[in-house]
Amino acid sequence: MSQNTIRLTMAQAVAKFLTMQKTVIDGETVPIFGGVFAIFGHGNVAGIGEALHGVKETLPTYRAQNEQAMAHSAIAYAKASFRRRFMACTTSIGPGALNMVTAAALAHVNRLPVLLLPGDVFANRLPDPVLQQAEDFGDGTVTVNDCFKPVSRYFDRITRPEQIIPALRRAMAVLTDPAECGPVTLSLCQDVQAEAYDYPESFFAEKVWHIRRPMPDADEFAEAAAALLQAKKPVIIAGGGVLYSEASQALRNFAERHGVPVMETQAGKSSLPHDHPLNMGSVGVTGSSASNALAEEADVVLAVGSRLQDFTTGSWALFKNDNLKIIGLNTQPFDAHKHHALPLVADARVGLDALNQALTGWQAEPAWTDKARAGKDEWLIAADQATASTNAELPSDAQVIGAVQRARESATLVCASGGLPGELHKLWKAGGPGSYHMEYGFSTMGYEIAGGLGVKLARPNDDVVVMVGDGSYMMMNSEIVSSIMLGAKLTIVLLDNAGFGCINRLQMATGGANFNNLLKDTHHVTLPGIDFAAHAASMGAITRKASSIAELETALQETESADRTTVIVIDTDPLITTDAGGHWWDVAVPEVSDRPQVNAAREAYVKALKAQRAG
Ligand SMILES: Cc1ncc(C[n+]2csc(CCOP(=O)(O)OP(=O)(O)O)c2C)c(N)n1
Ligand SMILES: [Mg+2]
Repeated sequence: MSQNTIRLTMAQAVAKFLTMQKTVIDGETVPIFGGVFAIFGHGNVAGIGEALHGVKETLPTYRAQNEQAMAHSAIAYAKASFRRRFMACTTSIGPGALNMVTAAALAHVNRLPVLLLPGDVFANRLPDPVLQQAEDFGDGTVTVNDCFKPVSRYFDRITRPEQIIPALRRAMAVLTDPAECGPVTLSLCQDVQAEAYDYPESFFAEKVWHIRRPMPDADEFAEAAAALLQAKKPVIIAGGGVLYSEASQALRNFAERHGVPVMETQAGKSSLPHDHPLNMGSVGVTGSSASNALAEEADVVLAVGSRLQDFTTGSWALFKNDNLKIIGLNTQPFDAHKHHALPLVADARVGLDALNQALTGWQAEPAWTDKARAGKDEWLIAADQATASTNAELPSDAQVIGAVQRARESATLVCASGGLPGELHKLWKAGGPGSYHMEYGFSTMGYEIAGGLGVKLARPNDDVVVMVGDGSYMMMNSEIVSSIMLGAKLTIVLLDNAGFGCINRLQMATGGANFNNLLKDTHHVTLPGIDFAAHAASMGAITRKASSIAELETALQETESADRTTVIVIDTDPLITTDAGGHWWDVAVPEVSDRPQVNAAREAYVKALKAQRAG
């Protein structure tokens, strides 16, 4: 068979192929890759770098400051696009490549698509060892990029130019698969990037992808429907899958028609607007009192698109009904089966619509729905108290959240780690789907600002507000520069409590001494007194230092129309968190200790473990 071919380097073939992958958004055919983040070095500048230059009009390349951060941005872009579009990231070999490993794990945990293209050593091995090559004494095939294997859904090392043909096709199949989707790593040997091959023209044909919506299996569906028909006290846990499936309306229809209260995970928050009467708010360790009271009693939990991680299930001590049944509505069987659930492997929207139809006439007990509404009213009073304005010299995180919420009501909120996620999960009043963007699968310090940049690139019309602690800011702030370079304006609210506040509180709660978390409790000669505003200003940001909640609100209002990224710093109290709501979380306390505080915490821990469901 004779095929028309085109002679390209492997790197040129990668670039050309990426430009031809499309999808349909709101009826319009658009490139499925929103762009490429790149930091060049040896191992990608001559090959992929030159190839990307050739396609820069159709596939934009963005220069980031840090490889981990740029992968965070790319992953946030996919999350904010509900996994409909995504980005690629290319690095040099060695440290550049490995800087992306943590981000790969983040995408893996959160089930988010990203195409990672780290450079790799010479396939021909003639110049070995090249700069940045780690040599394995016993295995010639190992390179540092093997570290990507456990945190990639699909990993391949390209050692011949034609291997890219099946590899890229497989990559696309994984990136667009709602069940398998996650990071794909194609490790591109440096010499092979530059090698030419006669690629079939058909490889570069335009391909329009759509995300499939798997239908439920008849038997699984019948079992799930039967369980719900028996249910008197059902609840729905809405996970990230609701958003990725764009199933908010289907969820709402189901909940309203059958009177089923909905509670949201960190990834699922904003599935329903905060003021929907059946939205009980957050669930689990950082749950509202309304959600957790219902979860304790629930006889059927319909978990939609949730990984059921420990923060959601209160380390499996939240659900207390002896006859509890869980239905796992999920595209991924791995998740659908968790904790003895009745699996319902299907797309969230399709599954909810089908259940809604099949359950015509079925309702939760009216007293149950009434209890939900009353619990929500009570919770809202507690939440409003926590977020009310204050004159306190050092406000709490909750009070700062209140100020941000009042000043920027329709913001898209981005956060990931520290004490803020718990407080935001409880207290942030989310609007439309995706207006709450929390990376809490991996809760990676340093995600926030880089993530905010990815969100802004995906949703340029959103008012993107990043909330970040001082510790997380110190770990990774470099993408402030990228946001300014790209004209992707962020409002960053930096809460400075002079240390790792949440870990200090966890330390105290487990009987630990105040040690090595707050800066004052660390080994030091001098305490730094970091001027965060000056630091951010040095990167080109507009900056403000707010010395009160009132000043913060004013600063937020004044900078809403600013032309570039703004950083507003406020000092906060490291000790206060919102008491209302919440649930036990399993953090193992030492069994043997000389310190009485640890012994007391251990005793309480052993008691708490009794509530944990096993298996
Ligand atoms: C990369 C990474 N390292 C360590 C942790 C563990 N950790 C979680 S929160 C936290 C402290 C965060 O400090 P800060 O950003 O100031 O927030 P605060 O706790 O003060 O609210 C640490 C060390 C993490 N989540 N991610
Ligand atoms: Mg802090």
